[in-house]
Amino acid sequence: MRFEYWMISIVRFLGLSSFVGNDQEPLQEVQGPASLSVGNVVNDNVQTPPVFEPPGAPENPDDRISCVYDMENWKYPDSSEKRAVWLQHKTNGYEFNISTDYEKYWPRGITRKYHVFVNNDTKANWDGIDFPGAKLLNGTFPGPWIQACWGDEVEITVTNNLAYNGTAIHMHGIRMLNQSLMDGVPGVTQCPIAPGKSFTYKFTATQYGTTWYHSHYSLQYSDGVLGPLTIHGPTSDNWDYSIDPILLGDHNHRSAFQDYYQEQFAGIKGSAVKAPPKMTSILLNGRGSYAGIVPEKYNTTVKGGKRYLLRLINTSTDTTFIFAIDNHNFTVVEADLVPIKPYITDHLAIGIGQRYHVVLNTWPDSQRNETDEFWIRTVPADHCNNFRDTLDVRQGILYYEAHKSKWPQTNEGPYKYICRDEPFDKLQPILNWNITPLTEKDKQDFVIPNSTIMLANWSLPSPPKESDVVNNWNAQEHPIWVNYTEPTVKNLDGSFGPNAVVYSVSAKDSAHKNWNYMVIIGNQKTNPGPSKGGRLIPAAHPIHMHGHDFALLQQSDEPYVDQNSLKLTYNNPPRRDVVLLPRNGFIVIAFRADNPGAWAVHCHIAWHASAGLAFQILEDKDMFKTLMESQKDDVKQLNQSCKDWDIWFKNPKNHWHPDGRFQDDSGI
Ligand SMILES: *[C@@H]1O[C@H](CO)[C@@H](O)[C@H](O)[C@H]1NC(C)=O
Ligand SMILES: *[C@@H]1O[C@H](CO)[C@@H](O)[C@H](O)[C@H]1NC(C)=O
Ligand SMILES: *[C@@H]1O[C@H](CO)[C@@H](O)[C@H](O)[C@H]1NC(C)=O
Ligand SMILES: *[C@@H]1O[C@H](CO)[C@@H](O)[C@H](O)[C@H]1NC(C)=O
Ligand SMILES: *[C@@H]1O[C@H](CO)[C@@H](O)[C@H](O)[C@H]1NC(C)=O
Ligand SMILES: *[C@@H]1O[C@H](CO)[C@@H](O)[C@H](O)[C@H]1NC(C)=O
Ligand SMILES: *[C@@H]1O[C@H](CO)[C@@H](O)[C@H](O)[C@H]1NC(C)=O
Ligand SMILES: *[C@@H]1O[C@H](CO)[C@@H](O)[C@H](O)[C@H]1NC(C)=O
Ligand SMILES: *[C@@H]1O[C@H](CO)[C@@H](O)[C@H](O)[C@H]1NC(C)=O
Ligand SMILES: *[C@@H]1O[C@H](CO)[C@@H](O)[C@H](O)[C@H]1NC(C)=O
Ligand SMILES: *[C@@H]1O[C@H](CO)[C@@H](O)[C@H](O)[C@H]1NC(C)=O
Ligand SMILES: *[C@@H]1O[C@H](CO)[C@@H](O)[C@H](O)[C@H]1NC(C)=O
Ligand SMILES: [Cu+2]
Repeated sequence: MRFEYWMISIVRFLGLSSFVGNDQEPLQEVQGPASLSVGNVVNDNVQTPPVFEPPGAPENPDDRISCVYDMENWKYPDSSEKRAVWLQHKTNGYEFNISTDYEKYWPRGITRKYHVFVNNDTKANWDGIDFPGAKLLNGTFPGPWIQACWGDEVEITVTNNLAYNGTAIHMHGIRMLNQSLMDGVPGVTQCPIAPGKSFTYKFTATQYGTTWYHSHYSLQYSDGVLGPLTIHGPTSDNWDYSIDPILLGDHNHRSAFQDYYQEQFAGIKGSAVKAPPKMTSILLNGRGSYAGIVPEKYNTTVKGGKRYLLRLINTSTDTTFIFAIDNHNFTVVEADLVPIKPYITDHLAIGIGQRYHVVLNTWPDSQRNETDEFWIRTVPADHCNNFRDTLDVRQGILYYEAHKSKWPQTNEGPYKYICRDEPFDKLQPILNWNITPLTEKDKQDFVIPNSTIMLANWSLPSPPKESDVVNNWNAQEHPIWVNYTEPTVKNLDGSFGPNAVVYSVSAKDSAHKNWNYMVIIGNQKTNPGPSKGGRLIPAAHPIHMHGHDFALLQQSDEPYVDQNSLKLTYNNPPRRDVVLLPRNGFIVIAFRADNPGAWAVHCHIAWHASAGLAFQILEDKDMFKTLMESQKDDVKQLNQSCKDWDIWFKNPKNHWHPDGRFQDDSGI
């Protein structure tokens, strides 16, 4: 089967007559992978281009793919002792490897096309309790595992089969360089995909690692519209086998759309709702056991004395987890699609939206003390979860082959349940970034001034009922509230209302190398904050930025004092796309304005993003307009999505609501 597939791929490759892919670099032979130019290819059809099954193939043979490169003088080393190398030039020693600057160079892969359907499922049951509110990708939870190889062009067509919701799919953490229109945020980069309609997302896989794709339409991902996405590439440590992605999630037995009113009205004067919504279960790859009623757990079986690559993704709505396997350490090799210098730990804190690749060293058969089964634990971190009941944190099992017992007897390690990110000092990217230090002017000039995060109350926009005052979270004076019929990318010359919360940035002077800086402050009374008022509520917020990896210059548990007391790291700080803002502290972030477009920045707690905790970065508006002029097909698709949405939305039969309101949250 697989062999046949390879043959088909090779034949398809040999039939290629024109080259696609990365031609941003001029033809030159001197610098590393830049030699990967068409001019260097000996096109005699005798040499075989690299075609190989990427290491760490899925358990299910139907999910297996081949990497196919349009690069005839290159080969794949195919060794579990050389995972850092992806492709080697056969003669000149160049490599695509873990130290290749993937922001500039990537191999020339093929185009891969996928199609997924967003469906309603009233029969879902993930933990023993029916969940009639489910919305799924292709009828499964999590959705299908989408895979590609480093350098591929990926096209994902999404068809909306829901009757009463729009949708839009975001590829979390994918840089979308020059591809803002593909970012999948309704009201920002597109109109929602109307029921019955489709939209094709296209991107170049310049990064590699594991991430997830999920709906960005209101609270929809919390109801199930999410799945894993892996781009196969090199790893900073060696390994023998891999385990399919593990999605750690929390779950609520009612649709997030039903429970959202609790977030809105908790603590509002005159409201009977006292507390925000609570989650009911922990799920590992869509499986959980509410109050122990399902006698089955997520489990995976390993061989002794081997190294396994684990791909972990936290897809929670509201929970930061600690992930651990009893009596095992693991080596962390990648965080949020950024390869890092390997470090060893016995437990891993994974915030919502964060992803890690880790290598698990299994015990040799002779050293297991007759124990062949171990609990996999997912422990909600202190103060970073809101569960209704006491939970069993033993939601998974690691079996060694020939295990004898169904349930492990192992004990939990001595780690603490502190809600934090992995330690700042440990997350050292392989590819060094040096950040241009802030000048005095930069310190007065942060992208979002007075950024204290508050819980305030306001009246919902149109059509409001006078009495509807609801909670909102905001990072500045206003909660975000996007307009589905008029996304930011279609309104670049319009005026943005206060609830668009748009901050414009542009490429800075060359001395700054385009770095822009922001401070985001948590619960803190000393900061002047927005003039409008609001309540300071201690809560840790996982802050996610689209279109960029950012550098984390400082992450502090201590209150923010002023611009002059910052202690910033400029030399190779942690780099990622989701960072946990500590509950009473602050973070300082630097990002390079090198990707024109409209990009959302938001808290990844679904309730908070819905309640307004987001803003938009409008990056180099004029360059973005020029870029769109050259993206005629993408603009055509955008316009069509808006026409379709308009038609659907104008028909009141499609979205009847008791209070006449359709959009009751920020929209993202
Ligand atoms: C990656 O490849 C380059 C040559 O293209 C080489 O100089 C470098 O040492 C390699 N790095 C690793 C980690 O293998
Ligand atoms: C989703 O389902 C459709 C129809 O059943 C199928 O054609 C498609 O390949 C599936 N997509 C993925 C990514 O598995
Ligand atoms: C899913 O189906 C149920 C039952 O028909 C319906 O009440 C619900 O509105 C549907 N959801 C969406 C988003 O279309
Ligand atoms: C989405 O669908 C749910 C039903 O599952 C409904 O309650 C909600 O109002 C819809 N919201 C929007 C904004 O489409
Ligand atoms: C992105 O767009 C800019 C501006 O148009 C251009 O200079 C650059 O080469 C583009 N990069 C890629 C990878 O397409
Ligand atoms: C809204 O917030 C203000 C100031 O925090 C408070 O005085 C007022 O009572 C709140 N309104 C409602 C309806 O909760
Ligand atoms: C382990 O997982 C398999 C399916 O992958 C399931 O059939 C089995 O019941 C699970 N074992 C336990 C003890 O939960
Ligand atoms: C996932 O993220 C949430 C929110 O940050 C957190 O409470 C939960 O503990 C995380 N899960 C894991 C396994 O780290
Ligand atoms: C885990 O690593 C620590 C520190 O390197 C070491 O002290 C400990 O013995 C290791 N534990 C296991 C189970 O390998
Ligand atoms: C086996 O027992 C030794 C000594 O008590 C202990 O250090 C080691 O961690 C145990 N190994 C496993 C796999 O539990
Ligand atoms: C959204 O934009 C449309 C088109 O410009 C406009 O008619 C409508 O009033 C806007 N809606 C809101 C809530 O601002
Ligand atoms: C930030 O707060 C200071 C002190 O209250 C105030 O003078 C300034 O106008 C505020 N800036 C913005 C942009 O709100
Ligand atoms: Cu938040």
